[in-house]
Amino acid sequence: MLEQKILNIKTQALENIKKAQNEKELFDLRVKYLGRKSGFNKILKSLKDLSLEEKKKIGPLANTVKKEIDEEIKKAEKIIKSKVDLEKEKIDVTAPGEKIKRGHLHLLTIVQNEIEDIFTSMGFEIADGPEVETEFYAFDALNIPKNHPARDAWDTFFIKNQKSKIKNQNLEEKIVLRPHTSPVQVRYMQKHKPPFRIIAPGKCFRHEATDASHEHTFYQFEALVVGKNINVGHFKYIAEEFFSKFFKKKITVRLRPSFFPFTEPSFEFDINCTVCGGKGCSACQGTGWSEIGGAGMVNQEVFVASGYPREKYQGFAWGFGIERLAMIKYKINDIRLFHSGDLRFVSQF
Ligand code: FA5
Repeated sequence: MLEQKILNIKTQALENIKKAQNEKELFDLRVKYLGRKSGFNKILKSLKDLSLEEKKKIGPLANTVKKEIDEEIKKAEKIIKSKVDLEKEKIDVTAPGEKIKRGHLHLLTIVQNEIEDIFTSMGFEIADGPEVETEFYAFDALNIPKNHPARDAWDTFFIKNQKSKIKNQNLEEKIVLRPHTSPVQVRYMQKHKPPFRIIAPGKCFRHEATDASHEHTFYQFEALVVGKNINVGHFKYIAEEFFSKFFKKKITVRLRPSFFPFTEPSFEFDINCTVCGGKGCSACQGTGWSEIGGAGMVNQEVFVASGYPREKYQGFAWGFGIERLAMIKYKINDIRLFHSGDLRFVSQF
């Protein structure tokens, strides 16, 4: 009778374990069949009232069935757990992907690339030169004599305790962070014969206080066109072509007399204001013009310092600020933003 009761509990328990759907249901079955208040526990408790004979028979049977139920519950738990893990690992291939943040070119690089593309399409080559220069290339070869007040126009950073030996002379010269890209003119001419047309974009450094339109580190791009019978008309035409392509609208340029030791005549170079078209607005302080850089016809002294015969060639050159152009094109009101590393600025372009 007791034996049959135990076997019935077993059958019922195994059936219910099979049907269980989750860990909670299995837990409840464990309580129901093996817990303190379970039928089994009652049987085990009543063993003490049985005869020795019955005790010997029912005792081991009850223990074996208890063990069997326990093992079945454990097995079922394992299966359900592995199903839950699989569920967690399931990949929904239809779910939208997570957006990956991608880096991109800095605005200055974008603008420099635009400038290079326009000039290469006009047959110009791109030239390069060192950012750390000797005094010879930064000043002397550009007809800026030592101790001449013109040198003060470029607030130069000098490299401390380092000098460069002058070739074939027992002399040394100072080393500077180049304050403009004009030294590239001389370096290029020493190695190439005219006719040629180049631009040389690059970093420049000046020891000056910064404000909304001045940085200690900024970019210029030099242009140099040398050949026979080159005149100011060529210069004006190329410049207008470039600016019209760069701003994607017709741009007029204006030349004002100026002075640079390496050009004669020299000009200050303006373009008509791209905001008001020349009528006068707050962007151009009412003048209708934006100042872009310096330019002029190459001084014959620079040709001579570069190894060309005097008066054999003519050429024009300019040095324009790249940040200044980017500021006009992208309506940026403070040059210091370019090198601030502020992602709110950088990621807008
Ligand atoms: C020069 O540097 C001459 N080398 C330009 C030149 C080249 C003249 C060839 C003739 C022939 P300037 O110092 O004016 O000139 O600088 C030219 C341009 O560089 C400026 O108009 C401006 O656009 C940019 N620039 C100069 N200083 C700074 C600065 N501190 N911060 C940002 N841009 C600057």
